[in-house]
Amino acid sequence: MAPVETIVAPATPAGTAALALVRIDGPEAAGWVTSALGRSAPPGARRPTLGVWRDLAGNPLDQVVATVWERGASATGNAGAEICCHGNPRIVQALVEDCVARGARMAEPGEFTRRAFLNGRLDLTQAEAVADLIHADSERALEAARRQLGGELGRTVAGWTDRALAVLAELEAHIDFPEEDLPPEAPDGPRRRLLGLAGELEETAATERHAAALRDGIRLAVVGAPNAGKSSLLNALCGRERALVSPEAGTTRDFLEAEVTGWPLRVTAVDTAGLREEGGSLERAGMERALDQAERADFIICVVDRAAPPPALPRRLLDLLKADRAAVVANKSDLAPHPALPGFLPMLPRVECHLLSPEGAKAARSAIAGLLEKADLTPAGDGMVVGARHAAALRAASAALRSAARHLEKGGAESELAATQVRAGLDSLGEIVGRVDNERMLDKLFASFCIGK
Ligand SMILES: Nc1nc2c(ncn2[C@@H]2O[C@H](COP(=O)(O)OP(=O)(O)OP(=O)(O)O)[C@@H](O)[C@H]2O)c(=O)[nH]1
Ligand SMILES: [Mg+2]
Repeated sequence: MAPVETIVAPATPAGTAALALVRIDGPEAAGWVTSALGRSAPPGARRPTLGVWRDLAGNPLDQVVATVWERGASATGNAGAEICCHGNPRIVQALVEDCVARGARMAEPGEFTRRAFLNGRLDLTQAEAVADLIHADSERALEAARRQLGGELGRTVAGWTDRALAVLAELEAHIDFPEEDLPPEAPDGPRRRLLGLAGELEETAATERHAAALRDGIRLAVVGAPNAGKSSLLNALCGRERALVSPEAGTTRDFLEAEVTGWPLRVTAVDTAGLREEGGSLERAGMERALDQAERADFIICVVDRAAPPPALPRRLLDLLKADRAAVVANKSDLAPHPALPGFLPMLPRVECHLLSPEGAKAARSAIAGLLEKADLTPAGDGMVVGARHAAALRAASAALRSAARHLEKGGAESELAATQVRAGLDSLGEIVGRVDNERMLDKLFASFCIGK
């Protein structure tokens, strides 16, 4: 094995802060800390040590707290050190440069995590979760990343692998000793077990549809006729007077985005111009934008004034209003309902609300949260969500297992072919956790990390 190079990188973002952290990974770390702090012996492992870091020329760079990690005990599994200094980017820069002068190489993006993976400290799904954890910007995304980092996906894959291996063992026993009696469940048992497993893999692969909502959040377009209460709803959702509200029809001309606060998922609500038949060129341009926003959205809320005759909405919008991605908010429940209202978009879920009152606004907010939960846009609280790389491997594995099952159905001499397909399925499962020897795939995966991770 090639000797481990000692690498260095700041682990905290460039900028001013109380503290910053410089990470060193590799066998030279302890020696550099010892000499930079002017000590006669290395500080005890895993014991924070206060001292003044002097560069090679003897200039004091900062008072730091250095922690040395022995091999096998650090996050990467290598010997290393963490230098906690004052959070001035010049200090960080000087410390890093001094380490380079001592012989360190600047770390590549994701190189620390890659080392942890190569040393078997993390499987590949956990290494990916490190990046997800750092970038998670909602409670749900954080929870999903925490669970993946905890090894949930890796353990699930291990369970599937064991089950496929058990079938493979049976097939191989049968290939080697065809005259032996098969267990009582045979010959159909292995085939059914493979199909069951393939079904589970496909189901899990399908959770990929939620990955984008976790990563990027959900866009909610608020559309409807002028004066229905769209801007009132936006304000209710974001908890402040973000949009102008007035009795004048056509108040909102352009679209306007606001983050919905306090929800477990990141949700961006978009208020839009009222849609109606007439209108000058400016208003028409606003309506065009409203329709664009409806197209871009993950979920559409059509606000309607329940006291007014149901509005005539453009065909382009009506085509987008599907029961699983749109709902009607019938506003102004303080007013008598128009008799034709029940016939307006009857296929969509509907909530009645009174946005003029603060309690009504609060109720509308939670009703919409409920609609989003039901809409299958987001993972259920305890559902596992896989990323695109995992989903592709799961689908490849399930295709191989299904093909194995087809060979078994034909019986006899095809057991050998079935076994080959089960092995292919196992290889695909192995790719998920990283039992692969594919440098290029690893390069691509870790390149998306930030430096210092
Ligand atoms: N009676 C009653 N009036 C409401 C209610 N909610 C909103 N309004 C009023 O309806 C009017 C229009 O509200 P907006 O939120 O500006 O409506 P909009 O759909 O954004 O209108 P445009 O931007 O013009 O398309 C305002 O005068 C609001 O005060 C409600 O629950 N009951
Ligand atoms: Mg408005």
